Amino acid sequence: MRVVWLYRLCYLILLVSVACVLLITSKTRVKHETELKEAHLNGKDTDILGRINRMEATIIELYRELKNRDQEKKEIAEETEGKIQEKNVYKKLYPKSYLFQKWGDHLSEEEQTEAETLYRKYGYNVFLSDRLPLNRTLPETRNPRCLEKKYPNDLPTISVVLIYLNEALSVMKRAIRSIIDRTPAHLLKEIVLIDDHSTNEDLKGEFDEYISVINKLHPGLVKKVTHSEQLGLTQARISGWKASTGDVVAVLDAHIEVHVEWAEPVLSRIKADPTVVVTPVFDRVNFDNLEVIHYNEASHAFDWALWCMYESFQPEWYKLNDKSMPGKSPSVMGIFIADRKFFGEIGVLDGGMKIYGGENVELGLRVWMCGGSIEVVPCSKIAHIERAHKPYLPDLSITMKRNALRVAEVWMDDYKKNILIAWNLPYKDHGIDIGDVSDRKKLREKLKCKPFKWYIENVYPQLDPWDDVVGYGALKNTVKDNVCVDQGPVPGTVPIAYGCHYYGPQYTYFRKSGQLYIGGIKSHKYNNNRCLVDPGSGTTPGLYECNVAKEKGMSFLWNFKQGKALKNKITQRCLEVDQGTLVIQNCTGQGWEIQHTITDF
Ligand SMILES: *[C@@H]1O[C@H](CO)[C@@H](O)[C@H](O)[C@H]1NC(C)=O
Ligand SMILES: *[C@@H]1O[C@H](CO)[C@@H](O)[C@H](O)[C@H]1NC(C)=O
Ligand SMILES: [Mn+2]
Repeated sequence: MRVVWLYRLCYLILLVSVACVLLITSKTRVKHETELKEAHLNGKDTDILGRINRMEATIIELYRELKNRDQEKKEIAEETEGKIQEKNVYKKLYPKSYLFQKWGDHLSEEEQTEAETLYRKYGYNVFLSDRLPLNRTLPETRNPRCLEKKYPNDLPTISVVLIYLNEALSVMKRAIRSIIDRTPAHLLKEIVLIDDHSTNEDLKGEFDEYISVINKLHPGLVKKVTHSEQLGLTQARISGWKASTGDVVAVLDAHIEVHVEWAEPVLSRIKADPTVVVTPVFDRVNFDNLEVIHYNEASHAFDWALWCMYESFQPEWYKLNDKSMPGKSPSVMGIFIADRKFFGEIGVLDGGMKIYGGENVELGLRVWMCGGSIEVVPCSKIAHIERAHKPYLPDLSITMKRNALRVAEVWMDDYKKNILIAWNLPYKDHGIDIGDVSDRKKLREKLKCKPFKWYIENVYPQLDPWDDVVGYGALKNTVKDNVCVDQGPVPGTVPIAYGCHYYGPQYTYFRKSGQLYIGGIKSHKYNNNRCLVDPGSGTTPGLYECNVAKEKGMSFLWNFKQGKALKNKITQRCLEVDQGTLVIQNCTGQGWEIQHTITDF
């Protein structure tokens, strides 16, 4: 369950879509109008302006229509109030679709079908996106202190890279529009679009026309690079970096909308220290009604399987007592902003990564270990559509595992065994092809990067180094046929004997200290593992959080050697199987075989 959840979080960030609206302060509105006015004075551009306005007029028209219908419905509801219960004018055609749980009550049947079809294709509400203004206003979600900050005029220039694969056209346009409207023109070097081989027709002709209209107004502003075959997320980001020419490169997803004044805070941070790689704070855009939900700032963390997650900042950040201040982060979730030259010097991204996963942690480790650092900048906000379903593989864990092993091989030194433990792979010879890592190893040498031990001690001390784990995987009885230890019902505190299936509930972990975990091991020190306990009386074994077991003086330490008895250090009783039931009793000579061992024990 936890993995699924983390994975969703990860997903949210990694496959960022843009769906933001801009909060327009009077300052930027004035600036925007000035730009348009200058264009007017130049004469020939009136025509272009006319075209842009016409395009947007259509959208605004559709939007008004939706709003009017809302209004009418409200009026009808008010009129009938107290008489009869209001009844839906239209039948719901897709009562089970997630799209219509909170949205779309008053759409005609035809519209419902259109909306549902688009939703299935894209994973978010394209029907609505097509009807929202491209320049919609985003709610103000920044800390009030951010609004008081003043930034210098002479900041580095920025290239904004948008990665996409079959994104909806209106979503792409809104991302571009938000970037143009909300980035100071003298700082916005270019917008680089990386099309990872989309097949949707509207991303060809119609989109190109939109781009050329913008480029007539702002010559050379939008560049598009199209991959002739699908190369995946990492390669697309590398292409974006290569095509960029600004002082700073921001590599973003395309289903986003940037918030007002998003660029200035990160640009001033990078100006002060070009070795800082930064990440903005994301707000969630609901996939159904496209509303923006405020997310708080948090650091971008990961576990030993390299799934990413949000986590608290280090204690020093909270001592500052100022939530507008940048906070150090162990990693990034995939979106990042960096000094272009520095990013090149430290090796951009690992081009050997496949499809999805792990590349963000690789970047995080490399930046920290090779002389840079990573920060989350709370005053820079980006709204990101959280898709209801993802466009890549149905099971991302396959490439995730492979990419994680690659990261481990290059960067984790003696700790690389933890990746094997986290994925329950054999300690020797995991048998998975991780590709050629010799170039990445050379890079690490050339840059004279610090050891992973330094990283874990100084950057990410919350990570449990799992130093004394000596065996892991299923724990199989040596005398009963095909019987394994299993965590039993959850919630619950009684482990059971069960036919071996070698999945999560049967994973056990034996530490040299004598603790035996059943059903999983936590990557972070702030989380609790569940320890096997001899309750002292009776024969029923217990499974309790280790710190609780310790506090209550339970007997939770065991003597164990591979293939031998599992014997409690205090009570001297053994974990055994009696008539199909897992029991703790006087030892009768049953042994246990743990699936994978790290050292002979
Ligand atoms: C969006 O653009 C239209 C015309 O292009 C303009 O009339 C409208 O005021 C703009 N909306 C906002 C919120 O800036
Ligand atoms: C278990 O062993 C202890 C000590 O060796 C003995 O006193 C006790 O009766 C035994 N219990 C059972 C159920 O055999
Ligand atoms: Mn995304």
